[in-house]
Amino acid sequence: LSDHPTKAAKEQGVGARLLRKEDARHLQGKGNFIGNMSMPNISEVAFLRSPLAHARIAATRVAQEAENVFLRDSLTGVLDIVADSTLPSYQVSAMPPLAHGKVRYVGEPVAMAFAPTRAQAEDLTELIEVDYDDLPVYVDVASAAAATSDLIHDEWKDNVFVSLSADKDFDKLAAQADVVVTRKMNLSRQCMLPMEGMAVLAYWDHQADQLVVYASTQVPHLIRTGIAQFLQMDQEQVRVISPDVGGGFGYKCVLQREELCVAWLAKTYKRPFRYLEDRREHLIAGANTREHHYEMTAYADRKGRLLALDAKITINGGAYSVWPFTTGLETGQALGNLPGPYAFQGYRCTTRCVATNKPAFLPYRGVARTGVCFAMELTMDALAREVGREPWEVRLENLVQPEQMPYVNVTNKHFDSGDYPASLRRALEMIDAQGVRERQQHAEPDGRLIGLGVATYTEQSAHGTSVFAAWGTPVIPGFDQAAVRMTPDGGLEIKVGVHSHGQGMETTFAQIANEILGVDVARIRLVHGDTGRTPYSTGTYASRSLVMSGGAVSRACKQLLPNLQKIAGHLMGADSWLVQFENGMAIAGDKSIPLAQVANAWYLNPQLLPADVDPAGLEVSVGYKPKVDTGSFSYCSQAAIVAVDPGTGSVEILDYVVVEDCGTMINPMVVEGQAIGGIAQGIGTALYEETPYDEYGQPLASTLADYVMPGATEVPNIRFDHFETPSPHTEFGAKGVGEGGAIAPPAVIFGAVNDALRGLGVEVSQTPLTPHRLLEALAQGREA
Ligand code: MCN
Ligand code: SMO
Repeated sequence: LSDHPTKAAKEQGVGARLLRKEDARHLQGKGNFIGNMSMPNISEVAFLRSPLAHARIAATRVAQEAENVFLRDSLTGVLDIVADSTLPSYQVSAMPPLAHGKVRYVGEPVAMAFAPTRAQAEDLTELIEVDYDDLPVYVDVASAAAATSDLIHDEWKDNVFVSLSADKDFDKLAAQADVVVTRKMNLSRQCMLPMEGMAVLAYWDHQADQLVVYASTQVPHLIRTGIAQFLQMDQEQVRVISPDVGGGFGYKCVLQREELCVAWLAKTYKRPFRYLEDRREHLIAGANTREHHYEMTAYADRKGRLLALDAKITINGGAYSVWPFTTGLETGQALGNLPGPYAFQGYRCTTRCVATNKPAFLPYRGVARTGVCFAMELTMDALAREVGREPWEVRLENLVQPEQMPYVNVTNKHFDSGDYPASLRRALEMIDAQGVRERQQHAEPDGRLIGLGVATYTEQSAHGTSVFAAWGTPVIPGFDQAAVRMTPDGGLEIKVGVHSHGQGMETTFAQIANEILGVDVARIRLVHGDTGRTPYSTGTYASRSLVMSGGAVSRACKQLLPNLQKIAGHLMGADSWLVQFENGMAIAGDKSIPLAQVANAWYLNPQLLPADVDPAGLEVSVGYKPKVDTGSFSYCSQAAIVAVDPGTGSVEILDYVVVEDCGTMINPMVVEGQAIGGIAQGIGTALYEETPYDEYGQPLASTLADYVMPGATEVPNIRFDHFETPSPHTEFGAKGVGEGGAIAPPAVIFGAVNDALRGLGVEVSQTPLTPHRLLEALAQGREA
């Protein structure tokens, strides 16, 4: 029962590569998604959405025959969704459940209708006429930030949500530099596209006298808080259940106005209503993310050792701040995480999030770290070029060294443990960097150009209370709870408030319990994502579930031990301190009895119990908080080889390696699956995915024919190595890993493409690198 068991110490415990329990139901099509629920007398909901990006609503007319049609004014008792922040520069945006007075992006819901079928509900929305008076449209951050009239939010002083800045020893250290390198990088706006879009079904439970909301969400307790707050109800009057969720990725960690509207219908009519976002709605109005702009200047010595960094970051925040995270999250995280895994000491950075006439910006897997890694790593590549060294040599010069751990960096990030340079060296070895350099000496037979890219990043996970508070979001705590109960037959029920929607927690949390209590993983049931049945938790995001909630499961299981040992010892006639649990058995020396017999004594044969047994029995609920509040830092080096076709502009990824360290792995297979999924998404960001807008703010990719995602043929076979440096602060020494994969691919792939194009004097730095963009860059390079 040590805190740091060795790998595969137990067949099913911590470190075992167990197949995921939850996969069987999904592979057999037996998942329980909101889209396939049925309920008697259910009505389907549709929204009328704005055709314009910025306009005043001059008049609305509802045809006389239109029933069950709603505008903002008809939603009595509903407050606007207001996501407040404690950041001093923050301007608050009120997001009405349905647009009111004006519309701020194409696709904004203006009216709502319900009917027995979705098609009928959509027909009803056609009976609403809206007159709009055009306003100037702000698509890009420059025009939005420059505007002084016709602002997106009338009461604001300018179109800037929030701006933050940092300056640490910048002037002093920059002045010592021999080399100065300046670059600009841009990440385009994109979507998230979980397989299942937004989905919500709400009804009134007359027996419990409660509003029950099924939501496809990562954060059921937060959604309950939001719904109760904005519908002005008591929290205990609302129960939120998150059933199977077809992917979250950040899109589902916020309260959506459609969710609030459907909840209001159920509260008002006391019967079931459902809304399912369709793909077009999702692409136009849903999950917008990633649009970052960087101006970077690095100051270094002749070897490429970074002395200081100057950065200006602008984020296109769209029209509204989402509840509860606000635009402060992305802005604050960009400012604090830009320095990445490097040890330089001079830093000056300003970060602004600008409001535009696009849908609200949402957190997406990796959050700001994908952008800052892209900017930082391309700066490293440029610096390496400037000083005439290999890109990895310059990185090795700058990475925090293992003997410096624990290390506090220039933005006060507390790196807990690890060997960053070793992970990069291992990645270079795996990808055979020297071999690539030799290969590059000779022309490829097909005329393509070969390039090698590398990136190292940290993944701050399981952020504590103070970290979220610094981003202006005080509602997020750095702790979590779990309840554990042994069943009368020796199985186990674990209840957690987080939600597993692909992360495999039904398996990994069972592995934690197995490690401590020896219960067969097949006999452990995880109850999650239901405010009516689980302890409170703000939910699953920020790679926090394993460290926080898994930590709580570990503590709860440990707290169950003394009573289990006492009862088992008593039944076996052995000292309780001798009793251990393995493979479903209680063992003391050469004596053993099944756990089921111990549980049976507690529940069904109390006359067999020792007199001093704790009446809390085989059931505990505990809270858990890591030893520090600053988060645990996973880190990772990724490297790739690409082949660039200068004739067609296509980029093929020939090899991709990952050397990651998330501390002790609970299940290495799940860790690899998490990384692969993230990398697939990162490849999308790098090469394919984009939500373009025209000058009128009209979205130009509203179907999957226009919005290109990577498929199986675009995602290469990814090769892994793992380091396991335990965190000193967490149960089992585990650190979070869920977002990491998505952080580095744009940096790695652009680094590789730029390496391939080196001889042509061309550098690319705008995602996604479509063939069109690449050919354009090549043409410009030839002109220059
Ligand atoms: N794990 C492990 N050993 C470690 C770390 C993690 O075995 N040292 C396992 C955990 O037990 C868990 C999984 O890996 O089963 C992810 O754990 P964690 O890093 O704690 O991340 P969360 O569970 O909090 O998941 C959130 C994270 C985020 S923020 C996004 S975004 C994302 C991601 O997870 N969205 C996902 N991965 C996703 N995967 C799927 N399939 N679908 C999403 O929507
Ligand atoms: S974007 Mo993940 O839900 O933190």
